[in-house]
Amino acid sequence: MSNSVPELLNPNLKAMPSDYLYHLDINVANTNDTSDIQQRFGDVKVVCMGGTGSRMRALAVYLSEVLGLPDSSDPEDLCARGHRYAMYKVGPVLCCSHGVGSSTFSVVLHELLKLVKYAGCQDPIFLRIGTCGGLGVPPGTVVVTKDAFNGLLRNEHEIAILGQRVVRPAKFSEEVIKDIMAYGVEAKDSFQTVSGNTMGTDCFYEGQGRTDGAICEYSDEDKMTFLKKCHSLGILNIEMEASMFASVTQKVGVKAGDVCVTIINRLNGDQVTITMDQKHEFEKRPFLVVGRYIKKLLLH
Ligand code: R2B
Repeated sequence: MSNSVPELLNPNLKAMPSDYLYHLDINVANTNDTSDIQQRFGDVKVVCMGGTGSRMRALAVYLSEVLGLPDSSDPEDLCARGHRYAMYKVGPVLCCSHGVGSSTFSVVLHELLKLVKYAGCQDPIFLRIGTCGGLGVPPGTVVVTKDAFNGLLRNEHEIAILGQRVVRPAKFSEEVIKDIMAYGVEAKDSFQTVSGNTMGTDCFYEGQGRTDGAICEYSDEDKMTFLKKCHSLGILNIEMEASMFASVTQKVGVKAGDVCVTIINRLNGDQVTITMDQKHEFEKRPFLVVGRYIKKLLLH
């Protein structure tokens, strides 16, 4: 590891005497002396993010067992007062919720990147642990994202900035993908873990070609043509965050990975039909994969 603190791409930050990470409810009172933030968060090596606060709490409890940390069966939500996101710290790992989709995720991602910068964290790795729709893989399959495509089927992320369309590449760290596949997967697993491309859309219904939203102006045949085209691009899963997540982390040079479990095979339909019990069991699968990877990572 190179041991470097992430360099953010905003010269204005240096001129700000203080910085309130509003959605996390963390106040960096003095940006020239962040020793309090360093004391609280300086040891962070991995930032895990996932949709819901309850899943991130469960992940925190699970990781504390896996990492052999002192009892963390009731971890404290460090962002409770912000009422937006939930964040737990277990040893050198942060587990933080990001909501549904890129817009809620990007808010907390910007603030988490600033947090690790102010805390002086060395080479932190950012991971998304989520659920998704699958393409041609059975429900319950864990997909580790290679390239992130947007809803236009491009391996990039598009964002409107100052009224202009800005397009950025969306690649995850090859090293992180390789290590997750090498250390996170075990032959005895009762489920498959595969590495493939992911499409991150801005809409769960029309953006993902579903025919069961409040609006649908295409045929079932159009939908299948689209999904098959996705599949031909090596896209094995569809969610709502990958392209933004890959592009922001790539832009600031922070290593990141996206590990999601499929809860439906979209080539067979649009409605999620698994039971809630099955869903909860499936949601634990990325925990296993990521838990083993983090354990190995922290040994180095
Ligand atoms: C997967 O699950 C959520 C939508 O139900 C969204 O966050 C995603 O990408």
